[in-house]
Amino acid sequence: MTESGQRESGKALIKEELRRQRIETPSWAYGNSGTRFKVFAQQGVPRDPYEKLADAAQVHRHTGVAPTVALHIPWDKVDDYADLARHASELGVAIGAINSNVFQDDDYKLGSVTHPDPAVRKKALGHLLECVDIMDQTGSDTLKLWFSDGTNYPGQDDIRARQDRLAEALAAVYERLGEGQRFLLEYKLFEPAFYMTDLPDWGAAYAHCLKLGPKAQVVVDTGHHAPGTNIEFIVAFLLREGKLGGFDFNSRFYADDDLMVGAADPFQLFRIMYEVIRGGGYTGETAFMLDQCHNIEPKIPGQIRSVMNVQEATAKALLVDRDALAAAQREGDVLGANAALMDAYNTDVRPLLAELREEMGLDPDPMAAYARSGYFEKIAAERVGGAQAGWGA
Ligand code: LRH
Ligand code: MN
Repeated sequence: MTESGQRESGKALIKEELRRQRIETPSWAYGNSGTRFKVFAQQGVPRDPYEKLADAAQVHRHTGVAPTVALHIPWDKVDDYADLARHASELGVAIGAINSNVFQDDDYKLGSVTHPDPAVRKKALGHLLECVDIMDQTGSDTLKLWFSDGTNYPGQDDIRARQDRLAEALAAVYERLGEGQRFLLEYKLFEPAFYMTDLPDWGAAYAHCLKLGPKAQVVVDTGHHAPGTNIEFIVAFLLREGKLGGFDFNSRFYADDDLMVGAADPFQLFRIMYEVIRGGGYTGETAFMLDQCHNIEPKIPGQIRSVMNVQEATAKALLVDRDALAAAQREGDVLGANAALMDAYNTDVRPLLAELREEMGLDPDPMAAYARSGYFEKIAAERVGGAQAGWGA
């Protein structure tokens, strides 16, 4: 085969890989969000989960790779979850992961499933089990568990006892999971707790999941690590153990900033996607979810840009000449090996993705296509009155 023939077939293979990419958008990214200082409302923001799904469907319409939407309970509480799932399918999307919320009730000041008071623990567990009931109604196979549980001062509570309480609750949820269902355990270094967080890092989450069994895996939120953490190492390690359930993609310059994935550190996102592909994690089993807040930028374009950032990082990671890299690594050719990765990273993959979109019957420029669609003008005119959706805090 001629060199150009090889290049064309290589390109075709990469496009095939990119075509089957699946990125899940979060319902809460379409609602108002902010910081403790201010939540800036925006025109056209959805007032209920039905409108959130309609906005998410626009992201899939223009990117072709965002067919599912994660829900957050109770932010997306409705009377009939099966009807909500039907509405989603009419829009050409589906409901994805169900996110629990045991971080906004007054009773959870000192913790939820780790709270010293058994009555509070029972209440928190009740919510987690209710989320599994909702999965049964929406047809979701993934429950995402994040706990804000922690303490603010040394001595406030017993670290060991809280781990026992956490393990007890996780075992009860694990027991309740049905056929084909799993839960993803999310860790976070700090915030809202500022001294000790009960699930602070991947090691703690991994250890709990290992004890529980195959239906328990770890989710890596890219904003939940100490500055300087090598996240792709965590990805490689968890993949090797079969315990990487998925990602909450976003980016940050400082803490859990929840900015658009790839915005702060596109090179890190590339390195993460390279380890995903190298580790056999580029499959439907790995949940690639966005977990972001568009505090000041328009929300639907923010989601479209984020999906495109993941596509670009993935395309570059798929371009890595694995044979050349492996040979250089074998020969201890440090600069050669690094160059193999950097050559891929420094490749402009935007023309390749534009070509792929055209082959998928999409506009090569999703941002321009959305702007031209008039959808924003439509929702800004229609969605007047009622309470705009938000974090309800
Ligand atoms: C916690 C978190 C978690 C969600 C919330 C919206 O910081 O990352 O994944 O429940 O954000
Ligand atoms: Mn998250």
